[in-house]
Amino acid sequence: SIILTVFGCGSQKTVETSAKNKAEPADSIQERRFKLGVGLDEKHSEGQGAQKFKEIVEKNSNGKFNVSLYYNNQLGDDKQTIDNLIGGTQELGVISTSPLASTVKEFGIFDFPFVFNNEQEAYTILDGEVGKTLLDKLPSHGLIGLGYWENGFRNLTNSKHPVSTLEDFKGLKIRTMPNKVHLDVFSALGANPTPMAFSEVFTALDSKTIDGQENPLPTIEIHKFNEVQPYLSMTNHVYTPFIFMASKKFWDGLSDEEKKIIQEAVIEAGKYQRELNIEQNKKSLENLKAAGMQVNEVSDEEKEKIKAVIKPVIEQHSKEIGEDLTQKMYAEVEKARKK
Ligand code: 2Q2
Repeated sequence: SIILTVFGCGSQKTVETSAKNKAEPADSIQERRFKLGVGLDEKHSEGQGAQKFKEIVEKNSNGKFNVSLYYNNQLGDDKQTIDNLIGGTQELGVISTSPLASTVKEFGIFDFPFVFNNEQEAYTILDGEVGKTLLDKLPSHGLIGLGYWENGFRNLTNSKHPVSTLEDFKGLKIRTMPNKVHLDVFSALGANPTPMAFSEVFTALDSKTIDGQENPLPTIEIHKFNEVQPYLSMTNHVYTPFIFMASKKFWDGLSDEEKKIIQEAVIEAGKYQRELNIEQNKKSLENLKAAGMQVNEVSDEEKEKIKAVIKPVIEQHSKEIGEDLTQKMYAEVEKARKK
């Protein structure tokens, strides 16, 4: 067993902890270094949010915590990040929820198109019961879900032609995230979807291996997809959350006080990151137009046609994921709309 001598308020307490339970005394804060990996660039709100998180935890731990930041999937792509966290080789990571659906299928409800009309509706669901229900499913997989940040509403880019009607999707080779709902939706639209890790997308677009991809505007701008994608179609087809996770192996060794510092920093940095992402989203549209992208809207009439075609796909995935959770999400969105 480990003999821990804790000095505090002038009294000396010796706390004996058995080797099996490595938890620290509830109020202790130890010197700790941890790695935080994010998938996008430092300039993206995801990278800025990670910096804000680092500032907060290092301040609130009086410098005892030291966070090393890794941008642009340096520690691995989203699926690799999940494995790193489960294995305990990486302490913290922020990824899109979409690749997580292969580990916890219920996260697939956030890949259903056209669920949210705006960011506020997304926050109501993510920060409410549905979001919490999903976070509670993570520990049994060796993951701790600490909060949802914002990737955002996704739009389609491609190098062939503007996409303004259902017909225009036909035959387009579109990269999707490795996620069954995305693949099935783009197949139903008549496109030819290919799952691919984010870090491979630019090269695949540049070499014309694929015709297009879909992502929120800040990602399109900051990762320079406009340099190889002449057409931007404002489909706003799905809102993707980011999820901030910890390795359970790491988390279980922390004291209550240390957990509190990290959890509160995720929420505080998350508020900052969401606001920054909304700002970046507005600026990116102007910048992408100025950079020469040909931007088109998709009419409500065409969106209704798109929704009709993908309806069976959503019904199928709702069954697989669980009708009760899906219905609960739609009901909570309806309630939020009536407020
Ligand atoms: O299309 C994607 O993969 C992006 O939406 C994600 O932002 C990207 O994968 C990051 O999560 C990278 O970790």
